[in-house]
Order: sequence, then C-alpha cells, then structure tokens
Amino acid sequence: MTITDQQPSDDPTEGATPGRVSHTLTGALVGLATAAAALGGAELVAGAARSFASPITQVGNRVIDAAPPWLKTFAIRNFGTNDKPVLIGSVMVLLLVFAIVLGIISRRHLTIASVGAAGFGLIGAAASIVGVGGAASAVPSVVGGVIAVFAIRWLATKAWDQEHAASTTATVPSSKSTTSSTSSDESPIIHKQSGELDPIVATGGSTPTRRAFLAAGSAAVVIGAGAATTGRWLRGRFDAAVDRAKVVLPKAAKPIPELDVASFSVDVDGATPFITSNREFYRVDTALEVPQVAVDDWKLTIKGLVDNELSFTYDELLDRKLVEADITLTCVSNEVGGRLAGTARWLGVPLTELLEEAGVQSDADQIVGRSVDGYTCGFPVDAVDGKRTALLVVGMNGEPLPVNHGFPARLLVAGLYGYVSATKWLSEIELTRFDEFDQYWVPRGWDAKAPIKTFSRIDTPAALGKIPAGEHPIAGVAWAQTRGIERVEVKVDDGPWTEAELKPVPNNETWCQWVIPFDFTAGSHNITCRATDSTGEVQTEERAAPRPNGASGWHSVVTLVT
Ligand SMILES: Nc1nc2c(c(=O)[nH]1)N[C@H]1C(S)=C(S)[C@@H](COP(=O)(O)O)O[C@H]1N2
Ligand SMILES: [Mo]
Repeated sequence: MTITDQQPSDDPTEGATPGRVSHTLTGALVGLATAAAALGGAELVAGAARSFASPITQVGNRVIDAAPPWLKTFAIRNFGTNDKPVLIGSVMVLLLVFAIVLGIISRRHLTIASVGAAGFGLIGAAASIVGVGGAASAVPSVVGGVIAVFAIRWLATKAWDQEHAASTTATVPSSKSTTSSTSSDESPIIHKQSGELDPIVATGGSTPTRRAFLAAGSAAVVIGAGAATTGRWLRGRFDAAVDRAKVVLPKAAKPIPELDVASFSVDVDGATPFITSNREFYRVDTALEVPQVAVDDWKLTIKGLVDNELSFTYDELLDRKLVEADITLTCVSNEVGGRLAGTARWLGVPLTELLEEAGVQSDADQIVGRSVDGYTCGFPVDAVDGKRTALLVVGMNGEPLPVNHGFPARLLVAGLYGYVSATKWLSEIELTRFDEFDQYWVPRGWDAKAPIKTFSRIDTPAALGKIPAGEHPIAGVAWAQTRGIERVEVKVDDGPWTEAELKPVPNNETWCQWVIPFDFTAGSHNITCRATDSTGEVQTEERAAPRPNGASGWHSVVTLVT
C-alpha cells in the first residue's frame, strides 16, 4: 500500500487518536470475532465424534440444572415450549457480552483477556464433563478455548497496534490529511481510518492497517459461523433417528385387543383424543438437546442393592417376552386444567421380572432410574408390586420409542407422576434407599414421593370461548391412575352439581372421558367440574400449586353464550 494522493480534510476528527467510542467498537469486534472463531471451532470439532459435546449446549444444560425453581416456572409460563430456544439465546447473549468485555480489556490488559478467553474453554469443558461425563466430551471446549486465546491475541495485536500507530502519527500535523487508497470505492470510514495509518505504512513499517483488522475480524466471524453450521450438520449423522429407523419391534407375547377408541371417546367437537399420537404427546424434560443414544453401544444396567447385577443390550431386551399396556402419563407440573398428559399403548418388559432376576435386597426401598444425560427419577420399591403396570418401555403406539420420548428405553409406572418414575434415555436402574439418594427434582423443592392426584379438566366449551345459546355439551377428561374415576360432576354458575356420563375405560390406569349436555342461556357462564376416584374420595377444592407434589383444585372455565 502506498500513498497515492494528498487530500485536504474537512473532518476535524480525522486522524485524531481514536476516542472512547472507537475503542469500544474496536474492542467489541475483537471480542465478537474471538467468540465466533472459538465457538465455530468448538462446534466443528463437536461434529467429529459422537462422544464430543457442544459447549453451548452443555453450558445451557448446566444453567437449567442450576436454575432456581421460580426461574423455571417463569420460563415455562412465559415461553412455554420455547423455553429452550430462549435459554440458548440468553446463554449466547451473555457469552457475547463477556466476549465484548474481554475484547475491550484486551487493549490494555491482553494477558487478562487471554486468561478470560481460556476460562471460557474451561467452563465449557467443566459443563461437558459434569453433564456428559468422560474427558472426550470436553475436547471441543478445550479446542474452542485454545482458539479463543490465539484469536484474541492475534486480533488484539491487529486492533491495538494500528491504534498505537494512529496515536503516534496523530501528533504529526501533516498526517491528518494523508490518506491512502488502493481502490477508489473504499467506504468513507475505512478511507478516513486508513488515513491515520498511512505515514507508518509509507515509511515502510509493517503495522497492519485498520482495514486489515476489519478484514481479519470479519473473516473470523464468517469462518466461525460456517464452522458452526458445518459442525451441526456433521453431528446430524449421530442422530438416534438413524438407529431408530432400523429397529424392527417385536410383537407383545400376549397382545391385548386393539382399542375400540370410539367406545372410550365422547363424540364431541373439542374433545381430547383417547389415544394421544406420538407426535401430539407432550414432552417435558431438562434436555436442551435430546440425547442421541447409539443403540449398539447402549446397555442397561441394574445394580445397587441387588443380589445379581444385570446388564442388557437393546437386542437382549427385545428378545424378552414383551407386554403391552394402555397407560396415561401425567406431569406433576400441570396447573389446574393443565394439558401435560397423554395416553399411549406402551410396549415393554415388566419391571417385576427384571427385579426378580436381579434379586432386590430387603433394605432397598427406592428404585432409581438414571438417564444417559444424568437425569434421575426415584420411586418406591413397593410400587412394583405386580398390581400396577411398571414397565421398561421400548415401544409407544406401535413404534419404537420416539427419540423425544426416551429412545431406546424408558421407565413408566402407572399412577406415579413422570418426574418420579418415567426416566427417558434410561441407562441404569439402581436399587437404593430414600435416605441415601435424592432424585433430580428433590433438591429443587419437589417431593420424593408423589402419587397422582385426582384431576378433572373441561375441554369444551373452551375457556373464554363463544358458543351459541341452546344445548351444548360440556365434556372433558379426568384421571386418577390406578384408582380409576368413579364419578365426574359438573356445576354451571350457582346450579346444582350434576353427574356427567362417564365413558368406559380399558383399565384404571388411563384417563376417562366424560360429557354432559347443558342448555345455555345468553350471557356469561362459569362451568366447574370435579371428579371422585374409585375409593370414593372427591377431588379437593383446595387450590395448590404444582410444587411440591402436584396442583389441586377444581377446574373452571368461563364461556360466553351469545
Ligand atoms: N431423562 C429424562 N427423563 C425424564 C425427564 C427428564 O427431564 N429427563 N422428565 C420427566 C418428566 S417430569 C415427565 S412428566 C416425563 C415426560 O415424558 P414425555 O416427555 O415422554 O411426555 O418424563 C420424565 N422423564
Ligand atoms: Mo413432569
């Protein structure tokens, strides 16, 4: 680059030492470009091997684990099923803010900034090892950390050397109006900035120009983004969906009759389907990225307070006598009237058989299900008494367990909330004691033991919906798994409690549909329902929040009749 012309300047700031704003912007670019290069590199490496983990995902997962209960409630309430993208977004924003700070610091304290950059790698590595386990999971984070250190040093040198050059030359009056131009279409900013540097360049110094810095910074951002995209794409080949597609599920040893769904369903617009399709089935878990289990490497271990530790491959499980059962799974996080519930036909191995083979020792009182992602549930040994269905599940509604719902295997115990019983992506069953082990949600303020509370919900008329005056069915679902529903009553405004028609159920481990016609007059009406379980206990009116052991209270909707 050479001086090609000398132009008078009418910009009084031109050639001056870059001010605070300029420092901040330059620092921000140093930081952002460092972050892009490091994260992109880490994601690319994460695509290389199945045992590697993405630092962003792992840090996000640890944030979920550590988040206080009020924050989780807030996130689920305000973002619903978008809570995960929102979390990843927040982690990214936080990370970029820190990166910008490091970039700004790098001007005067490059060593501190370098240590900070390395620190990000360490945080990612720690998050990966805690969450995934194994040193390999930390490899992408370590690579990212190394890239971060090199990138910040390289970019800082480019950024602040040119500034140093500029501040030196700014004291030379003639330099104020010098400029260099290798092409006539340079942007005015670059044109102006490069003017600050030219004397050094002109005198044969090799100090990189601001333009070179901008080019380096932008290249880091672009290459980083490309690397991240490539890494994500590469990781796609480890998707469990590939393994799942190859599974041929055996039939149950003693198949149960196909459900005559119509006989269990109220025939009313707005009613809930009796069987929930796999696609519609609610999903609740702490996993930011659904664990992708490699079936060939997977095995299930039964250990702890047992006489014989057992271990099964996926094929060994499929070779066993499988049973099927229609069971409604419900989440403890349901508010009154909540929809985190679904009914499916599950296929699996009875837990009673597996535990018998393992030989449960008499001091064991808790069965813990541990997931490949570290999640744990725990329920009483007494719950596996042969009276209620308790399965190691491999199939759901005639298909291999969907990846979102725990492929290759999960637990399911009728009558217990999902959080204490239904570990997905199961890797281990451990027999232990309640006084020795707290499952995942217990230290987070939920009860260790949580049988399902009797629940009833109005599905139609819809809350705050409009219906025409005249006869309109009121319908919904009720559940009290393992006890069964005996009665559902409905009340409109201050009218009497009236018994609804209950549809039959295949067993007492599913929900039950109910319906009652009502002649609505114009105006606004308040409809309330309550259920009674087969022990004769009426659902309590007393309102309770989901935490610590499930919400209670009667569901009411207001409907506008026109
Ligand atoms: N590994 C793992 N298993 C898990 C959870 C989880 O967060 N991680 N959540 C539990 C909860 S709270 C519920 S309600 C059920 C939900 O199962 P589903 O997503 O298949 O509906 O899974 C349970 N099993
Ligand atoms: Mo749940």
